[in-house]
Amino acid sequence: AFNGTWKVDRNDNYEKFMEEMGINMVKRKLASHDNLKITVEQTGDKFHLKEVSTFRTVEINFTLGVNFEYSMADGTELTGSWVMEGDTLKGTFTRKDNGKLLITTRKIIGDELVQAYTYEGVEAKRIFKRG
Ligand code: MYR
Repeated sequence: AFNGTWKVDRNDNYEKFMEEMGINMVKRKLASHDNLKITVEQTGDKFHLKEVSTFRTVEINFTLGVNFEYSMADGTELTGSWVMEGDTLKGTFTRKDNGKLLITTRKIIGDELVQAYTYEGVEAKRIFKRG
């Protein structure tokens, strides 16, 4: 269901979330218009993702339930894993610099992919359309 290419369409509370994450205003402005595009290829419990934005192009491989490392576009490093809960992908990641948790989910709602983020009680969403 997640397979395919997804282009960000809109954000909900994303700037507030980035502020909580400690991202400065200039970077927040750029990041809210990053034209993020994610291509997902799932084979069983293995995922191959291609992330393309105005910041960078990166390829990410992970297996459900297996820890991996991920560097955010600003260089902040996370470690954690994704699991499937029903039809929802749930990611639990820890920031390496401060040990704080970042919880994220991806689910398909209608014809959109909704990614939700929670950090220190602040929630945000990015909503993607097939592209
Ligand atoms: C992936 O599946 O895309 C790789 C792992 C993603 C981990 C969570 C990413 C959170 C990025 C949040 C960016 C917020 C900027 C402050």
